[in-house]
Amino acid sequence: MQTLFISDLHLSPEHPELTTAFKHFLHHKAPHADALYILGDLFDFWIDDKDPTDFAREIKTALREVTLNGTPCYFIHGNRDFLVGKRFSRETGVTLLDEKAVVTLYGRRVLIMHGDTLCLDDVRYLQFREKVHQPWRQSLFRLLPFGLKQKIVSKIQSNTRQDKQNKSLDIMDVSQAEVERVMDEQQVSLLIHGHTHRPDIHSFQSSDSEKIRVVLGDWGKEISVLTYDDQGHYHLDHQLLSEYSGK
Ligand code: LP5
Ligand code: MN
Repeated sequence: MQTLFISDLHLSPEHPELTTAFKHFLHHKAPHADALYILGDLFDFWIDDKDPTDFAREIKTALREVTLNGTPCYFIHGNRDFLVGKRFSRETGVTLLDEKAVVTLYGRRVLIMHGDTLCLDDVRYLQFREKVHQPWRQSLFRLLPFGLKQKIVSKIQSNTRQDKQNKSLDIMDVSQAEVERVMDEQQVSLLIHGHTHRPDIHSFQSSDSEKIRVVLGDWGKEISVLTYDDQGHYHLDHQLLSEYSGK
């Protein structure tokens, strides 16, 4: 009995080896789990649920198989796939969760998030996030033809990439005060998130009790998976991508 957590796969048509690894994971690992949680940035960028490409269809089909075979699958938006919507959910059977969700894992309350909103020092990112999350902007964007949306996204991506190069690594990590604040607010002693690509398990004391923050790793050269079992044990595993899927 175990539950799996992954995030930051950054799947794209440009990296078919990642798609192969993800499908391998869905085929071989997910069916034995009680549930699969995807904590954002599954995609390098998700433009639209109506994405007509073979890539989008391939991922949707693979997820659909997992949910049809009886493994519940949950998704929290990341900063790169915040446009995943209801249609994606209908087509895959994946349940979309709020940006902060408390789930009960074998009796323990656990807070799960993507992690971007914990990075309070990254003010320019948070301002940018607020803009692209505005419903009126998203509604307007949805009306555009797919090809135009692709062009707009790649233009904005090149601007944000440049901006990111001028940031120090410090400001792109979580703010410890914010971590403690949300954990207190949600009354949890365990937080699981991704986004920072700094896989680790942090233990700390706050509000007179022991707290744990698990950071999932991204999938690039390695694949990273957190397994949480019914005894309350958990481990963060990583494996070289080249050794993972039988390509
Ligand atoms: O993902 P990662 O780790 O590389 O970097 C993130 C932050 N970057 C982003 C940008 C996304 O990767 C790409 C977004 C494309 C958006 C297309 C939107 C299409 C319209 C949608 C509907 C309205 O999330 C990065 C963080 C980093 O994590 C660590 O936390 O630092 O943040 C940035 O780099 C953002 C810049 O700091 C902000 C630059 C603003 C310049 C762009 C102006 C365009 C405004 C358009 C508004 C609609
Ligand atoms: Mn992210």
